[in-house]
Amino acid sequence: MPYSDLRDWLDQVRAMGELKEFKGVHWELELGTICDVVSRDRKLKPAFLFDDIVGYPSGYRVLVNPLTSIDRIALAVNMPLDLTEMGFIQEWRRRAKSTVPISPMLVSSGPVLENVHTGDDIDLYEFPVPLYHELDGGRYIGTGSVTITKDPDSGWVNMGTYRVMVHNRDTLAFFVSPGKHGRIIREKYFAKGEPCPVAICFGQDPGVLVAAGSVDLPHGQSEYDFIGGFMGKPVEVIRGPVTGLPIPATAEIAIEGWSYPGDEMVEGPFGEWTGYYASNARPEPTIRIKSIMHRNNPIISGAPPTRPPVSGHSLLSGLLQSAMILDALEATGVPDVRSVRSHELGGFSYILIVAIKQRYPGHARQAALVASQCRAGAYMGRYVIVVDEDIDPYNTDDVLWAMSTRSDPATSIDIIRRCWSSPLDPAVPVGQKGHNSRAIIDACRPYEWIDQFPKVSDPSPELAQKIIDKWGAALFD
Ligand SMILES: Cc1cc2nc3c(=O)[nH]c(=O)nc-3n(C[C@H](O)[C@H](O)[C@H](O)COP(=O)(O)O)c2cc1C
Ligand SMILES: [Mn+2]
Repeated sequence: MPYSDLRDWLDQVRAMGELKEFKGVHWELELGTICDVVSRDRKLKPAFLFDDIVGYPSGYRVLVNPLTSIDRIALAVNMPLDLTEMGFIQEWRRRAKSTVPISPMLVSSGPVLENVHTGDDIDLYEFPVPLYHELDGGRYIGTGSVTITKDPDSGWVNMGTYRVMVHNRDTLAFFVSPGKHGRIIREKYFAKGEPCPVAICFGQDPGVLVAAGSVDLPHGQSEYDFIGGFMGKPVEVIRGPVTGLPIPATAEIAIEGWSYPGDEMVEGPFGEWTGYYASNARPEPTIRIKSIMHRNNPIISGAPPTRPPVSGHSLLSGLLQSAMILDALEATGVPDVRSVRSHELGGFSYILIVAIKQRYPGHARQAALVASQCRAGAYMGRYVIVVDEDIDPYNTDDVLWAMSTRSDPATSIDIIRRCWSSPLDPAVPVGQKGHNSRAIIDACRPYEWIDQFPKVSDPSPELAQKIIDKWGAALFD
């Protein structure tokens, strides 16, 4: 059912039985640890809503992990429920392909303007910002947030999700990885010696979060327009009173401010989706806040990363990354790709698995190279494993079996050096961050003698069915 805003969506999630609610929890480590401990061994990872947070007024809430189930993601973008991973990916691709972008609709007012603070009234500590992990360098208000910037040359409005740390009452840090649009835009202002205008919402419609955090559009295309088109309804925005940037009218909390060239403060470390405090404390640009707007009883939206497979946004990113890699393989003419998985144990980034029906010599390498280097697959990768069509990438046991029985390390593995990494990569020493390498593992039957390759010794489906029909329930007691 389409929803009208985050609160309406939360009511539907509650009715689905996927919301765990807690009262009286402390923002300092307690809240984050509850989410980690509860989620760690569960297949269905719930969303969490915290109210009556210690030291804060009732109603000032924190939502954690809104999008850690396929059904909740589907609900966020008006897609059908009960889809498998590949079902979701293919349905997403089908809809995204026919999406005609719709620009946001400017409205004169909205719930986000229920409270507006400027000047001395600006105080980020008004909100119960969590300290998620023990060694975090500060309280992170932005983990499931949406940062809005505008290209100074073309006027293109970009949205991205980048972690945001509180420095003090009116100053934030935002870490944007090199190569992300938000970073490129910020650097364009800095190169001119100008401040970069920034707006961030820390609680918003979940569809907007999907677009900002996980839809990797080409340079120059707005995530606002994409998600409006995808949902068939423009995002309603107000014009930010300070920067003029478009801000979702139903945002729970939004700030506006300026990031000045050279104005840096120490950010991090932060427990990241790799499962490590992988980026040390180091100077990053700040945002000097000029206005804070919020709804009555605002909800901070958090998606704190933790060690895989718990991480707060990995499922969403992995599904959409797989969809976009499939698009790239199709666009570059790699035939007969059956499925793609960005595996959760690699933080939905480090391990890509591509299943193909091999058609010609070199097909497997071609698929691997495109998957490893297209925009959606290139960032912070490490291993790309290509398997035959009888292997389901969503069955890890099968993938490891194929790798161990069909590949020959001396000839099946290639290394590509100096690829796109990030300061977050735990396996790259400080001072050398930026590049890392890729291993391509061709776990397909070797094409030259594919017809002579030993037959799989499984019972045939017909034989298995015959036995099941004969022995029935007794087999599965
Ligand atoms: C919950 C979540 C947190 C994220 N945190 C960061 C981050 O701290 N820094 C970053 O560069 N990217 C982060 N990302 C990834 C970017 O938001 C994502 O790649 C986005 O597509 C970038 O958009 P852009 O290229 O338009 O800037 C995060 C994504 C999600 C879903
Ligand atoms: Mn973008």
